[in-house]
Amino acid sequence: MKIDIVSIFPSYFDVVELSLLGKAAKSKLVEVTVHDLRDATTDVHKSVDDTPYGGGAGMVMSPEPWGTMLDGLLQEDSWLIVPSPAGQLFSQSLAVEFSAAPHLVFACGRYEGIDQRVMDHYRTTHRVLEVSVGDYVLNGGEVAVLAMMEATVRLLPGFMGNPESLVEESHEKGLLEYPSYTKPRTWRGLDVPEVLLSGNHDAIRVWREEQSLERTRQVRPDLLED
Ligand code: 6GU
Repeated sequence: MKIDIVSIFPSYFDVVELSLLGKAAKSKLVEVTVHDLRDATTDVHKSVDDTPYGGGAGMVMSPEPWGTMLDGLLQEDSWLIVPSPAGQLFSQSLAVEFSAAPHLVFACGRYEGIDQRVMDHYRTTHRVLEVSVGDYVLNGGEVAVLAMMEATVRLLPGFMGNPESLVEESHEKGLLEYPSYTKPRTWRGLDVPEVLLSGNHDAIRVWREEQSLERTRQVRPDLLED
């Protein structure tokens, strides 16, 4: 998979090399390239934003540098992902969809977002998704893109040492994961649940399913609605 990221703060993505993602990059599972939007500007000030039509606070990112940059990056089969607190919610199922795409282009906006015509224009030729990582506000899309990339790349075939741990984890089955324990059997007076020491694999599976369901009921009842 190839991933291109466009940002006015490219150094946000220096951490890609340190993380698990960096391992995927070294093993050629994924090729990540970061681009500075200011390289697509033509004025001496390298300006990327302007005041909003209609008034209001903040600045809006101008369409022209985005058009120049994205024309150079998008290929026929590319998906354009625009992080935005006004987008559809990112989810495990969207991560699964992203992991099957041949080429992702993440366009990180700052300020009050990118001129809407950029998304409307590329929607006529490409798959364009405006995506939020949760109901809270970040200063820009960079941290959201790091989260979405990590969720996506770890699903690529060959990334996980043990693909079974992908199946068992939170959200893969629409429920939160059951609690986990390791040695010692007793820690600060707290015992590991007896059933996990029983060796009875059916009983352990049933207990874990109950724990998953109960934890989801307590913490995320919204997940049980459908
Ligand atoms: Cl994708 N961007 C920004 N700026 N804020 C967010 C977000 C994205 N998702 C949640 N909040």
